[in-house]
Amino acid sequence: MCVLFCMYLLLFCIVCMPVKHAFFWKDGVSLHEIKRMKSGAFFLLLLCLNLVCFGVIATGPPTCPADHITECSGSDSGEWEGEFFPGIPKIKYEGPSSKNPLAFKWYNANEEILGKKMKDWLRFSVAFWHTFRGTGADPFGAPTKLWPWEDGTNSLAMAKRRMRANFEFINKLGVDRWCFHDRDIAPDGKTLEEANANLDEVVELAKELQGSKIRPLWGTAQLFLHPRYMHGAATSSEVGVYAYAASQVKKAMEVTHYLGGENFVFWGGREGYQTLLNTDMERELNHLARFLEAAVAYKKKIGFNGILLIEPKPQEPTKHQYDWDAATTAGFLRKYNLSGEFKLNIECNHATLSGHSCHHELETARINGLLGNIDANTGDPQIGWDTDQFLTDIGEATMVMLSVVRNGGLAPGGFNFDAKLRRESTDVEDLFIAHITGMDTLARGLRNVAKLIEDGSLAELVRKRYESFDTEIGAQIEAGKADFEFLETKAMEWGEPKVPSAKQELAEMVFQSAL
Ligand SMILES: [Mn+2]
Repeated sequence: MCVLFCMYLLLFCIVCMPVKHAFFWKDGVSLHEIKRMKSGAFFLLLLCLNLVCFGVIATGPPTCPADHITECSGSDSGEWEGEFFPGIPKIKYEGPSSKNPLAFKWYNANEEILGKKMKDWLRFSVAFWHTFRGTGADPFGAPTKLWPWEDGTNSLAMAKRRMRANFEFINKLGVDRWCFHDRDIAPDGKTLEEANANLDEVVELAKELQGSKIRPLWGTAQLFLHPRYMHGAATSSEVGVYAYAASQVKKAMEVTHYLGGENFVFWGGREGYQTLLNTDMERELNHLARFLEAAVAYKKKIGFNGILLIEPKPQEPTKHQYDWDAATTAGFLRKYNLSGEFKLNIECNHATLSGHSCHHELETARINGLLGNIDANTGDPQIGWDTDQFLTDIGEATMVMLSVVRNGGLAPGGFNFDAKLRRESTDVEDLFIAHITGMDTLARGLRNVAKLIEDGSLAELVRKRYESFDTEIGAQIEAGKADFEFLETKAMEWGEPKVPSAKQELAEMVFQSAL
């Protein structure tokens, strides 16, 4: 706005120069009183006209600053005919020797690894909220990312323009999936009806921009930002909030279904407590189970065949979140007979916040038949909170891919990049570089797993470690046919057992050799 005003002022001066010259300076000091009054009035008239013109320009639709050469329509409908990422090409695979930051070195979408194309193992998805709503603000500082297409508003027009940027980004990155929260893609409303209408309008555009190839990996309802959710949504102490949250999930599920989404996620950011002194934990957990049951019923009613996913996280924003980790969530689902209806979305940074590794959480989900999706990110060992960084550790990525391969893949789930640029990374191209490196890291993890499987010595080490159970007695134990009396006779017969080495360092050596 300031720039616009300065430019306008400059233009005004240039236009006025000859006028001022003609009326004041040409005649110099010998100018008549009456002549001066006339010129003064003309000058004032010009000034008023200019102020009116400036007002019209300033309150008009925002111009398109991303690319001054290409054309924008200038309407307030959010239409944008230019490129959001000019100069950034479609990202291609160039192989490990490439030094091009805008190319894949390890992710080669159509290359077959372990009997499946890389893109089918990895099923990457762009998270709309981090990529297009992330501002770089933190509890100590203001936003740092001032993307050229943003006009500083949360208007419907801005939401639509952002959606166009999203799809240009996805197409250039070459992925087929995206994830969203209802309130991230469309502005909230003063009423539920208004919020739903806003959502419908943006979803209609998203449907058109998706084309025939791109689909949501999942959708979700944002039930943590608005002050009404301060005590939780499904676990709020206030029945009106429970109903509002249910309505929001109902609508979010409808639009996810409409867009062809493959899953729907529940992350209970505020489904927990700050102190048990004012909390009826049993009642809140019962409410949460009723809420999820109603979601299952509604999913079936509208014919949505997507998988419902719960995303565990131990704390933050609440002190204790009910979906603490994979094991806690598995126990909760079993208690309320919901295991068959839900799977888990494991986020690596949430895993470490709960005191586990990502690999532990993935294996816990997998062996319980609950591994549905991965929020691919990582935390920082020196920072205690959820930093949502892009995963760049090849060792960790290899362990993640070990679980994925053991699970036979994640479909209809996939890898959502629940990761954001660091606050200090402020170039538009950084959005691409971050995703490329995240995709390459997991692709490298997959290639490493293929090497480990081909080599076979890690699997052999594990097989040998348990081979005493590959015996008649071991089989009897595993089949539940060995009672304590029987085992006591065997123990007396065998005497002191010989306990072999666990070979941990050898396992680490083998693992390391594949990286
Ligand atoms: Mn996170």
